[in-house]
Parts: sequence; C-alpha cells; structure tokens
Amino acid sequence: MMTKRVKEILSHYPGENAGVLTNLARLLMSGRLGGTGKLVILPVDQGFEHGPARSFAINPPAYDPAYHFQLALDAGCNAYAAPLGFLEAAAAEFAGAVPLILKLNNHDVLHDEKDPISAQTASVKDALRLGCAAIGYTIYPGSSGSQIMYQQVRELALEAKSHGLAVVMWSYPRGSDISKEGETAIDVVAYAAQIAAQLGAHVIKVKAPSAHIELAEAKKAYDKAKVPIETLADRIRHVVQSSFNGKRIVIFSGGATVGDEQLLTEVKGIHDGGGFGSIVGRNSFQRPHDKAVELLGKIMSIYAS
Ligand code: FBP
Repeated sequence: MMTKRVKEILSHYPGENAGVLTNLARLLMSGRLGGTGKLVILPVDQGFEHGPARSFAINPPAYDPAYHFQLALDAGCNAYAAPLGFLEAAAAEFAGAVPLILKLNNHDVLHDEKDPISAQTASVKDALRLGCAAIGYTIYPGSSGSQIMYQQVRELALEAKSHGLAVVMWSYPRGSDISKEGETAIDVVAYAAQIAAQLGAHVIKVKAPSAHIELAEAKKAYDKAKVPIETLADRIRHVVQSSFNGKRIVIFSGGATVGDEQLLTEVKGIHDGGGFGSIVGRNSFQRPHDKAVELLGKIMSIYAS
C-alpha cells in the first residue's frame, strides 16, 4: 500500500509522466525500507570502475553476477544497480525480484586521466529490455569533459523519461582543477548535487561531504550566511537543501570498505541530517554474504528509526 510519505515524495515531481512516477514508486516501495521514503541500494559497477581483483578477490563468490542479485534480495535492498553485462547475465533468472538500475556509462582506471569522462556503455533500450526501473549515469562536475557528459545525460534522460524510466545520477566532482580534498568538500558536493538536480535527476547520488570548503567565493557565502557545516548531519542537511530544498531524493555513497562501526556512525549522520539513504557497494559485497546482509540490515534499521 502506497504510504503518505511516498505520495509526498512523488508530489515533488509534478512534471513527470505516470511511467516515471510508477518506477520511482517501485524504488521507494520495494525491499525492507519500502514505504518509509528511505532507500538502500546495492551498486556493483566496481568490476568495471576499479577492476575485478580490487573489487572481488576479497570475497570470490562476488565474481558471479547472480551473487549480487541474490545479495540485494536477501538484504532487502530497494534496488540493484549495475552495468549492462552484470544485469544481462542474471536479470531473466531474477525477473521481478528486485528493481534494477542500468548504469548507462562507465569509466575504467586503465587510463589514468586527470579529467575523467565515462564512455556510454548501454542504452535506454537496454534498460527497457532488461525490465529496469531506472537508468543510472555518472557525471564528473569539474572535469574538462563535463560539458560532454551534461549534454549526453540530457539526451539520455529525455529518452528514458519519455519511456517512463526514472533517472538516477551519480554526481562525482573530479578533475584537474579540483584538489583531492575538494572532491568531497561541502561546497563542491552541494554544488554537484545541485547540478544533477538541474540536469533533471530524480535520484541524486553524492559522496558524504567533509567540512572543507574548496572555493574561495563559496567560502565567503558560507561565512556570511553562517551556514552550519560542523557536523555530518549539518552538512547532509545542506546538501539536501541544495537539491531543491529536499524535493529531490539524495542518497550517499558508502565508499571504500571500512569497519561496521565507522560505517554505521556515518549512516546515523546521514539519517540525522535528513538524507534519503545510502548506496553501499564495496562495504556490502566485499564482506562475506551473511555479514553483508547483517550490516545492511543494521543500516536499514537506522533509516527506519
Ligand atoms: P561504493 O559503496 O563501493 O563506494 O559504491 C558506490 C559507487 O558510486 C559505485 O557505484 C562506483 O563504482 C564507486 O562508488 C566509484 O567510486 P570512486 O569513483 O570513488 O572510485
């Protein structure tokens, strides 16, 4: 049964067609958190993005595409996101079991460029053929290739929406003019979330922000308006506010594998700041299956509280 909160979230997308709203509802109503307005998504594109050994050697069953569908299902995730190959390999076997997000572009680390740009590796047609609820796309604001990515995602988002698919954007600031520290600076992350929202994303995925401020002009604005950015909850609140005042779904990435306590503390901060949830890849599939299910269960309990 559709809940009041999910209805409220859907009301933030009044320009969208019934297909898009139905697919957003699928994401919001599935899994253990279904109906709460919160999401925990399993993303497994790291085989492409970081390489197979860095991704799966620590937990070899994770080399198998079916493993991740089962993990998302066993943990009660709202959705599972992956590139074309992983989804094609097991989408039929798991048809209807868990909402799918097809990543339409991907990047590898075999060529180490300062200004990254992903290649388009799948199409909207592929997403429809595989029964996906949404397309996924990574933009790198700050890269000299950002204009190309913005234009490409504009076209793909238009096509996806015309077929009733939802649009999830991974927005990762990165490029030759941004320092490593700046990639997760609060002003830069809030800016990246805003850009994704302006590009028409329904769901925005960013990294959890630090208290560092990268851009001098932005620092003046934060100081003048005394924007609270001291705690993680403060910073999450600011990123959510920067995403159309909470009218876009903003979720935060898990990052490299860390201990349970560290991850759960961060999730509490995201929850306290009004974040909509987490997208947890390496911290899920790099743990043995049962440990991953247990940890994802704890994360979901925080979001359900
Ligand atoms: P993790 O939880 O493993 O960080 O996954 C989230 C994610 O967005 C993946 O979809 C993607 O492969 C990865 O992070 C990219 O991380 P980075 O660009 O920092 O290498």
